[in-house]
Amino acid sequence: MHNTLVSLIGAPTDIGAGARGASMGPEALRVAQLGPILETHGVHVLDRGNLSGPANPWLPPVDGYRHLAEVAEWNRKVHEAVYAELRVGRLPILLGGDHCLGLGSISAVARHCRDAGKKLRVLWLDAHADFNTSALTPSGNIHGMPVACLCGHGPQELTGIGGQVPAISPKWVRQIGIRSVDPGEKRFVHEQGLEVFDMRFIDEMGMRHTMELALATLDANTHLHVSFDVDFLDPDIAPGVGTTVPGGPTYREAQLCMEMIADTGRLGSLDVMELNPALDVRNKTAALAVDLIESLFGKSTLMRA
Ligand code: HAR
Ligand code: MN
Ligand code: MN
Ligand code: MN
Repeated sequence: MHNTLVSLIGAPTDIGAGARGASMGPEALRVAQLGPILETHGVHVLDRGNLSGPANPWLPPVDGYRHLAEVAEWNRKVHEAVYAELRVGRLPILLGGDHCLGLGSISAVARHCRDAGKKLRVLWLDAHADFNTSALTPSGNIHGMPVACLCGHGPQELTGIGGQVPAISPKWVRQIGIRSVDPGEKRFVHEQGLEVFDMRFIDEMGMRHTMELALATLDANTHLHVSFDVDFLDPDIAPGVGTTVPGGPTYREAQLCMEMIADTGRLGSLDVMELNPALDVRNKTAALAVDLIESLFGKSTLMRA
């Protein structure tokens, strides 16, 4: 069984994104009743409210990065907030906000694992690999770079958050649902040896076998972090994101993915990222995200032994 003491941390910003609106993600998840619904599954939820940080100046990239100083400031705040929850033994859920904040969140989780002598496994559920660098990025948007930064590839302002560079090893990461990777990024993913279960793999092997592999070799001393970019899901069911890519997991595939993670009992922290209410339809993507998070916290259709 996972930790039942959960803290919600809102990070209302779209500072790293290519579209405005992910700043409204935390409130949309609250409107969809994330906290109260998790409580019905035996989880004790504390909503810590929202962090605050710099406004989005909506400027073009400078030297391959858009809003680098602001992105660094938001990530430092996220890092401290997530780390503080882990230190008091709680399970943080970061409500994004765009996915650049995965850097602050996961660097905090990595620091906690160093303190606690734990192994870390990161499941990156996303349509995108988010493994760009300033030289490779087609956009300069830092939400396309957090995994590379965590692995030590990026500017010091970002890679240094958390006090150890690199914060994590690519060997600790499993990416699932990937279907949009830029050409230079693709080469870099291979070079760094990231383990990627792309949509082709899921089509051929099925979600069950994919998750068996992604969750293999977890042990009682492993902290499992899930970084859930809502654009992981097929846009037919999840239109409320800034960068939709067709051909994602169906509702049932996504449910199975979450249920199999829940079954490990190892979930230690979660990011829910890239939800963009400005692009959603009557908050249905937020409601779907909440439904899937329920499964991640152990809701299943029937009681299981
Ligand atoms: N690869 C593209 C870029 O770097 C878009 C990736 C970012 N989109 C996201 N992150 N939503 O997963 O600009
Ligand atoms: Mn812990
Ligand atoms: Mn992402
Ligand atoms: Mn994405």
